[in-house]
Amino acid sequence: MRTQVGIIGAGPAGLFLSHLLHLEGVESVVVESKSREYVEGRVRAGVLENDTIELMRATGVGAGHDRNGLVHHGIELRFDGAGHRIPMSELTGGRVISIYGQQSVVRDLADARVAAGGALHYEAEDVRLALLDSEQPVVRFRHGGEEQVLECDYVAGCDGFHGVSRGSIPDGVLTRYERSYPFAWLGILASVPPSTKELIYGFHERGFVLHSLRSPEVSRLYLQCEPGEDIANWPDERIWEELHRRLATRDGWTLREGPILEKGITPMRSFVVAPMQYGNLFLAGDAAHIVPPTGAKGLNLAVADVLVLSRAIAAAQRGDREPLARYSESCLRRVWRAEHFSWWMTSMLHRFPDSDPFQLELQRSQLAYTVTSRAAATSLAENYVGMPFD
Ligand code: RFL
Ligand code: PHB
Repeated sequence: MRTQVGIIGAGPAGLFLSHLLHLEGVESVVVESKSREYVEGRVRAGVLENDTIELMRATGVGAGHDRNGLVHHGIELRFDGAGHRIPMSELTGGRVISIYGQQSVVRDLADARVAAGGALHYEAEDVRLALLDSEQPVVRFRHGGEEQVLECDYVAGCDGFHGVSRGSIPDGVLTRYERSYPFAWLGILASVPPSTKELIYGFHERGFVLHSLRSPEVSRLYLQCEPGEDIANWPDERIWEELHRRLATRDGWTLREGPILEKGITPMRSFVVAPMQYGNLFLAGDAAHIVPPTGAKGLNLAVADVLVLSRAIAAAQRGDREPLARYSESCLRRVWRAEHFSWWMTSMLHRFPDSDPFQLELQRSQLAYTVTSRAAATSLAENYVGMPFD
């Protein structure tokens, strides 16, 4: 097999890249280790930035979002028993975010690729990359028991944090920047109408809490828990009890309960590699960087990376290799902004195991400043809705 761009991974980064390249007239083949059902069943991100929504619309994959996405103009910060609204749209000249699950984004993109005759190979086994520093890199894998060889001009490593692409780069090329956090998130999906119209990010002495949603009938909630915590220690009643405590307000707001459809524990880390490229291999999305989910940035960063990459590859096809040479540099500016914002939100809102009363008062002061100063609220808002893609 031969193609212009071999794409490893059919998550948001890989599928969006394949879609954008198609619109640029560039051919690609996507190689994914899991099944389509598995990829579309994974419950992950929920928040789309303003420019992610606009890009979906502008490239013809926004119809599902416009039918079922929930556009939001603000979020709430809740602490010391009271809620405070950050009017994001008002503070950012009308920019918005929306709630549209990653599962739906991935389904819409895969549908568009299939409709356009795109080549998607799910359930590929033993994916290996070779000759990355040559003009003709190669992707090998097994599919249906047969060995496949895909020759490409470029390889895009869109295979997430645990993929093979990053590890295919020789030792000594990449610098790793990393931070782990002494806590994790326990997330649930519950069959109950959300108890709030806008997302609530809560700071509590017992730990962080987040009330999000997926639809008018389905709520998504998260609780800070111990890293490496066994989900078996969290029967449904304990989860609800803890959510009630951490979300409680002095004005009698109530949390509605319903059957828990799904629950899981997510570790928290910050991670960046630089550069995001080696020879003709280009890393995008979680393969190159991870943020803790507190800023809702991961999927949006993946989309921003592949927009830069699709344009750079299209320019290279026209004979201008300059944008491709600068790919990593172009992406890392946005990546580090999102890394800082995600670390800042995480630090402000979580209970650190070693935190003393001094630390807690600093966090309270930061929260109080953020909700009372227009300048501070604007800073949160512009980062949360996302910096412009262009
Ligand atoms: P993905 O989604 O991990 O996709 C990578 C794909 O590569 C496949 N793969 C391989 N394929 C072939 N060969 C191999 N050797 C392979 N190894 C792996 C995998 O099967 C997979 O299909 O990476 P991508 O595309 O970079 O997308 C990144 C996002 O998934 C991620 O950043 C977000 O989910 C993060 N995130 C959030 N991001 C947001 O923007 N807003 C949010 O509200 C938000 N909330 C979240 C989140 C992530 C969470 N978890 C579970 C980590 C909430 C949570 C709880
Ligand atoms: C979600 O709805 O899954 C979600 C929302 C906001 C976040 C992270 C996850 O910061």
